[in-house]
Amino acid sequence: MARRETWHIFCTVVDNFGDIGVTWRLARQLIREQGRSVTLWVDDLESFSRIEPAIDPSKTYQQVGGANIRRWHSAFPDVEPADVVIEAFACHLPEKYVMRMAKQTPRAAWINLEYLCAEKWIEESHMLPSPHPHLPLTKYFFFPGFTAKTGGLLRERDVIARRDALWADAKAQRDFWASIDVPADTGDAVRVSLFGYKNSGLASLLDAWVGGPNPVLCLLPESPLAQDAQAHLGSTSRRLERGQLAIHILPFMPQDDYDTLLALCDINFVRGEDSFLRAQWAGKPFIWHIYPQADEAHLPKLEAFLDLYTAHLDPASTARVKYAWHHWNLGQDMRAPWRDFAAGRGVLEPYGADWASRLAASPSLAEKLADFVDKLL
Ligand code: TRH
Repeated sequence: MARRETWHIFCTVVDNFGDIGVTWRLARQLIREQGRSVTLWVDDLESFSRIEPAIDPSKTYQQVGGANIRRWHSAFPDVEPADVVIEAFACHLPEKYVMRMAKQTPRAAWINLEYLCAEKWIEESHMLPSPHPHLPLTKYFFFPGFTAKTGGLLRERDVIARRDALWADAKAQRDFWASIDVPADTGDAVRVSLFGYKNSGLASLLDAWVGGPNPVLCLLPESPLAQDAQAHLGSTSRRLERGQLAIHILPFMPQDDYDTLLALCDINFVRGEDSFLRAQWAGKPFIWHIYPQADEAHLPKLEAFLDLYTAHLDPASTARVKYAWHHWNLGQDMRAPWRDFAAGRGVLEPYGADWASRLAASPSLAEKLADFVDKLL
């Protein structure tokens, strides 16, 4: 029987949806799969409600999906610290809270949950202690990652089984497409989901689709990228058809529905951290737009992942993947890379499913965190 110690997860929404996307998944997995009691402190309930419609942004406190959700605002209440305190992505805990942690016995297990990264150095830093400069407290770094010496990946226990069940269930697929008002059957059109940051390669990608040899159905979540697509195609309509391309601009959807979309598309463009990982569980060929950082710090991270991801792939397919990913991340002309990538689907599809199964054979982030904390407490 799992212990019911209390967990507080702190999340500041820096920009976009990745911070809340990751912490919300983690909270749910800790509750459902590890039997933990979790409170999620979030400073931006508006963003949260976009990925989880059950959230009421006007409430200071609410319970959703078994989690206590509390608005984290500057006047932080005088609450008792939890047994386990997770500071997501180095967000700073309220001073008042840290002072109380220092007086608490036994001391809380204090974790700084880092961003997902495929670089080798994280293996050395994973679980390293960082003593507080003045207070009798120690914080531990926890690095999610792809290898055994890291903190593992955010994954529901049954993620592969649920995806396979969806692939085998024609009615569930039809119901999903109907729920987002997209035709279930569009002949031999390649279904592509396109979630990404603004990208100077977009126009060439759209041109490749418009003038390509095969029909493409592009499912494009509402975003600045969608506005750029409309501008390039000269229309503000949410349904666009040009040559071989049909675009449906989708309203931002609940996180679980977005996961379904990824599983049911043929090729997924994703970004950041959470959709990047979900594309891997979806098991389909994908193109990742990594979150751009100052001084190009993101580029070695992109290479590190590419090396891992293509380690078991044949050289021609590896070249295809790198060609498309590099051009997309550098905002370069996507016409030839797209043609090449799409032509490789026959290999990339089964490879994507194998990759997902290989990753799913390792313990998840929630499992590894729970184990680590159990040893600390
Ligand atoms: O939104 P992002 O760009 O988030 C980024 C990254 O996490 C980045 O590493 C971080 O530094 C930065 O935020 C602050 O991309 P990401 O990580 O894919 O998060 C998007 C979330 O939105 C993900 O949980 C999936 C979810 N989503 C929906 O719920 N519905 C949708 O319709 C779409 C398109 C996405």
